[in-house]
Amino acid sequence: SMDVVTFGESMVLFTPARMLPLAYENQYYRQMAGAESNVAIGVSRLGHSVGWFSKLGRDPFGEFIYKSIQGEGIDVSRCTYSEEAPTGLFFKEKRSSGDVRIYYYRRHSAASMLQPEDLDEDYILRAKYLHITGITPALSKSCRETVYAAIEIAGSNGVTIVFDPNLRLKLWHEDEARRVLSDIAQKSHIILPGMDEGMFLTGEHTREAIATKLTKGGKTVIMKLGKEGAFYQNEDENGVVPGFLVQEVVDPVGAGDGFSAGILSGLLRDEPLPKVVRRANAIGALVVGVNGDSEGLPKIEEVEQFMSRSSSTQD
Ligand code: KDG
Repeated sequence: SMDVVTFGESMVLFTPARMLPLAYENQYYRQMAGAESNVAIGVSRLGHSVGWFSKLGRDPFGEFIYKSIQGEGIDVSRCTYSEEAPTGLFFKEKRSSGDVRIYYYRRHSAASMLQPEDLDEDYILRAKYLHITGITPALSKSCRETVYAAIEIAGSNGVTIVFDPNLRLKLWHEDEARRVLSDIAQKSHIILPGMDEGMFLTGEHTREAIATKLTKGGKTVIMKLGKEGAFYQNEDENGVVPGFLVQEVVDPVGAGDGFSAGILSGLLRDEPLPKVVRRANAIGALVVGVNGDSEGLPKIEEVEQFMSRSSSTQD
């Protein structure tokens, strides 16, 4: 059985070789991305067992994704295939360091065909944690049903559900996003929003007010505050854990996924919340310094070394 199970669309990512508007770029290098596989890679590098699955296209890009994720030591045995639909793609555009935009080519992708019948119930109910993001329910009706089915399996079998809202307004209308993401948050145990997502979901504007709404029913909220770090709250405790100083933000995409991986790892180690959050902050800081979503995800020794050497943004 797995420490963590997660699922969702991974895509081939084309990154321009230079800092040019995409309309003028003619050289790209190929990477791989997807919020859930980023988290899986992070969790695996931190030393835990993790399973990730999606529905892949029967095409060379599906093969590339499968092999890349498998090569990280992640269990990919529950992946399924679509015979017709292609593996999704996206492009990054870098206008300046820190200003990274993304363009999706994922409508009607293989992963958007994911359906509840693709779930292996036993696989999910034996996991310690089920990780879900708000990207999957935005992809299609059947993807949304799959998320709900997975939550149902996990929730009725004592599997802790960790939810990252990962709001993507390019993928759906904001009213629908608010309704569905709030509903999923309510069915989860641990919620990992950014401050903007917390405001979006609750209509509140302060950390405490957002967290108080989201923690209703005995949940834990850990809210990302960018370079300031993160705010955590549950029934027993709350507080801010300062972030780490970053020399240069090369590519901010993927930091939240690294943060999620850090949270899962700390929880699996049974550590107190402030310690869990501190490591998650450190991983977020490490990821933004590296080009690519997952390339900067550290091994456990690397993150421990980084924390002992670095100063936090409060020092
Ligand atoms: O969290 C990083 C993701 O946004 C990126 O990997 C692409 O999965 C992606 C998405 O759907 O935006």
